[in-house]
Amino acid sequence: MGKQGPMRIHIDGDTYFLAMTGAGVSAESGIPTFRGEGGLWENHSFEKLASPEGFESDPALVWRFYSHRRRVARECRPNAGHHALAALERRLGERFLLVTQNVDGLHRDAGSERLVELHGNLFTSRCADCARAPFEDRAVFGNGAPRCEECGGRLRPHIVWFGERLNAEHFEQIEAFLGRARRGRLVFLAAGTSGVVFPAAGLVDVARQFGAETWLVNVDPPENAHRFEHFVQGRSGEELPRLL
Ligand code: BV8
Ligand code: ZN
Repeated sequence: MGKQGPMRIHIDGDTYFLAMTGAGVSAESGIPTFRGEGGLWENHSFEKLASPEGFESDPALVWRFYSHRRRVARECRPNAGHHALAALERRLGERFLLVTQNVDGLHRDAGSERLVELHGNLFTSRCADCARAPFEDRAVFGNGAPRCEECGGRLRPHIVWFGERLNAEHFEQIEAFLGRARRGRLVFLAAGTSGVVFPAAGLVDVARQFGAETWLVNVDPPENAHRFEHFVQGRSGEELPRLL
């Protein structure tokens, strides 16, 4: 891991830029991170609530958890970090891709379009029991769990829970981008992530296999900091506009 990196990343006409964000990027918009507050909600572990087992055993509790997060997230606005990434996308076009672990939708609100929501989206639901397509859903549920209008089955948040596979199409999209990036110079930047959740935390290693110059922006050195050449310690809302 390099020393405090230079304050700007060299980005020019043949730079391909892959960014990955975690909860730290949304923290400055008022969305609590996962491991900051000990990862508990109403004394339930986050990993338990965000799991198929948790949903099986108490769907109403899981829907109360996600309804709480919908209430919090819908009052939040993108911050300068989100906007800096959206601006870079407008500048680089198809030479830019943003992969986020966040489910809060703030990158989309900031105008990001070349975006992969690796862990799903808080404001989308789907049916756990029929092949109905995932649909936008901003509703909150105080008690009880909503049923599917089409089959009467159980609705669930369209989110990747612990122990669930990620969407294979997302990996194909990332691999295709990395393949194209061989034509130029690849930069990989991760911001606001503790680097403990896989496979997202392994993306830096994949990028390095494709020859990426790697950067990490975080308020403190997380677990996988040593995997990055450049580490910029600071808040993403301040550092991203400066770096990009
Ligand atoms: C899979 C959706 C397998 C939910 C999320 C045992 C049993 C089961 C699975 C496992 C197991 N052991 C390991 C695993 C694998 C597991 C995993 O990695 N677990 C971890 C905990 C060890 N992974 C999975 O289960 C994945 N699936 O492996 O499937 C499989 C394979 C084949 C066939 C079948 C199955 C699924 C992972 C996806 C889980 N879903 N989210 C929801 O959100 O409700 S992950 C969840 O954590 C969030 O998405 C979050 O984004 C993500 C990562 O957290 P971070 O974003 O990094 O946030 P965190 O709070 O941790 O860190 C924030 C950082 O920002 C901190 O470092 C902080 O210092 C910094 N920061 C704070 N403020 C700022 C800042 N930095 C800059 N500026 C600031 N202002
Ligand atoms: Zn259904």
